[in-house]
Amino acid sequence: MSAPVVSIIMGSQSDWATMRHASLALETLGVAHETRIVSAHRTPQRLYDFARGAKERGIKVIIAGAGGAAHLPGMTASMTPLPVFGVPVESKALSGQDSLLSIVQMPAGIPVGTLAIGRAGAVNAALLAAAVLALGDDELAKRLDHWRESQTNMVALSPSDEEN
Ligand code: RP5
Repeated sequence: MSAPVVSIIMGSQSDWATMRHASLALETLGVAHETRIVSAHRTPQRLYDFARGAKERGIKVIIAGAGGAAHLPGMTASMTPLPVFGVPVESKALSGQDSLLSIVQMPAGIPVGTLAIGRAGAVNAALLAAAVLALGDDELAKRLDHWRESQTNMVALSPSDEEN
């Protein structure tokens, strides 16, 4: 496996059920990536070391998932020039609305590209990361086109009684 170009980080083991969908999508597209637990409040030094070192290690895009008072994506973005995509993880108390607002409402100056709450956001973060990388990688661009084509082909013309 080649060196990772995307890093998927998450605030807790409990975020993996959501963030694994980003990993699966990148795997399908053949994008080398790593997965790490990095908590902004439980492991602040790990966060600092990760964010400061990511670019030098060859990472090109960071996907950061967190729930609740979700400061991981914003804190990460503040310490690296790399693009950061934030995935709001669905929280128990507020169904992820807290996560969404924490991540999306970055004050001007430090951007975090914010995706939808939960699995959809995790998958789309991976697709966005792949699209960014595809700008400089024709083979990946072809794989991404193919992925989208397959998705289109899977949509039936009429609905059936069978459950999805
Ligand atoms: C955040 O707190 C994590 O991103 C997670 O979504 C949430 C709950 O974490 P756990 O208490 O399950 O470890 O830091």
